[in-house]
Amino acid sequence: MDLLNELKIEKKNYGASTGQKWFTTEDQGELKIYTPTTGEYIASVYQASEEDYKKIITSSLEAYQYWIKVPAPKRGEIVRQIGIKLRENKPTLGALVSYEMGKSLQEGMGEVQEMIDICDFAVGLSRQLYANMMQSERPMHRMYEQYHPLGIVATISAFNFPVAVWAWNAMVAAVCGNVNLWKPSSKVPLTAIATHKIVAQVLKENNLPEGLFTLIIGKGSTIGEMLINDTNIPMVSVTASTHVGRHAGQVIAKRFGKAILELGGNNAIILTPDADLKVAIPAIVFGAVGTAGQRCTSTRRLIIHESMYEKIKDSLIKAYNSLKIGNPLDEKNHVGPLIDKGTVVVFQDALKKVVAEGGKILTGGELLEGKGYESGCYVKPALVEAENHYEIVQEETFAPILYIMKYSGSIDEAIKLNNGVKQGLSSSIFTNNLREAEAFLSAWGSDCGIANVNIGTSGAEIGGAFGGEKETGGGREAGSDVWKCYMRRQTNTINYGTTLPLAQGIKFEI
Ligand code: UN1
Repeated sequence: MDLLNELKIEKKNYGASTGQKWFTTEDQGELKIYTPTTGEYIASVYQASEEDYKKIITSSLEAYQYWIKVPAPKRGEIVRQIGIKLRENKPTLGALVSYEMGKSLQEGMGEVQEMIDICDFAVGLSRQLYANMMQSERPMHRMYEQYHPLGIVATISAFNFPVAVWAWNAMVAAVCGNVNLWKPSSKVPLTAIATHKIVAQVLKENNLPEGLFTLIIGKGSTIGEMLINDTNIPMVSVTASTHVGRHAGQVIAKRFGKAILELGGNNAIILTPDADLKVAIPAIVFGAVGTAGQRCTSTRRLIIHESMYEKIKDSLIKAYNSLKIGNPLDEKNHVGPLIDKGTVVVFQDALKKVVAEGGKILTGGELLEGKGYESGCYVKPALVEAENHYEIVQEETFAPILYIMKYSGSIDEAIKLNNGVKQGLSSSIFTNNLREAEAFLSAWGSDCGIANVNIGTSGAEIGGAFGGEKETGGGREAGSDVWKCYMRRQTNTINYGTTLPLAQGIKFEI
């Protein structure tokens, strides 16, 4: 396939690289990658060994000693060039994202665009990284703070965003003076290899040392555990399920490492009688079925005012029945496959559970079979009547299931339902009523990291801080002042006088 040639993906690929050197381990198991789009075999990846991991860490530590001495704007210049290379490779890399992961071509391209955007953001940041200057209480003293890099920043990324989330972390961390180790999901390693090779070209063209951007593809139980336990890695950014993230967070905290945790979401949209339905309906459907419901930000719950419940239910059933499901590389399709057959089982089990708890499937839920669906990963997105307190509704099922429910009283009741789950990533309200919108955004409103008005729960821009509260993990990535997470803060006080006045007026004479 031309796409694979252009992106330098071989039939068999190695799983670990220092940015210049690929290790040649072949005895740790071979990941065979099939596309969920057609079920065709794409290529394989040899998993890295513990020895490879150790060598990568050695090269990263060395590279860090070099990189911290490079002025931040010069580091930004490298990131600028990475952004240019990504622009050149957007059509192929975007297509590979779709082919390997199964999201629509539009979304595959959008993901590469997120990488380009964060590069641009990071370039600007490289001339900023501002800190405060404080007023000292002592004469002839100057007090200020500065931010220094941390060292190796590791990014553990998930299958659903094979490249964008890595870039949010790696590009911002890089301008801050860190080196980056990337452990991508073993479900989508080819996209990571392709991206790593694009970045490696820039490093080579600039004669940069190996170890600045490294890649390791390996088992969670060995390489993943080594990584989270490793005191050589002061910061690990983890995108994963709450289950995996809880373990990683505890291990990292135990060694006093820093962690950015971006875990499960259980995102709701509130639909009030003042909603503009022309705007709301497509946002709901895109939020729930886009990426086949496999975004952390996917819409999982819809909280509808009872006065319009039946009407909305009917429009959604109609909209769901008109969805085109099929190969995501064909742009007329709205919904692609799930990542694998295991996820189809998770989807079906969740539907069984919700029915057992008293829910009602309004449409969808079937596994699609026949021509075009040979991979066995295509399902019809499900629209389900349910109640917020059901056990299964309280969980994040990473598949296209939208639970719809009613609220009857004021907006406060809808907000209570929105907040009545363990997760706290994204949330939206559709209303043209200022009071309702502001109540939703107030301190007693949505408890999520993201709260939107007249916009769906997914599709955040890189300029904002991305992440959420409660079991979502509390981490923030991407824009705003998130760069501070990748740096250590230092308070500096300088005495340029000839005496030693102590703070708090303490007298000490010898
Ligand atoms: C994720 O699902 O892990 O806001 C990230 C969005 C995307 C990022 C999702 N920009 O939906």
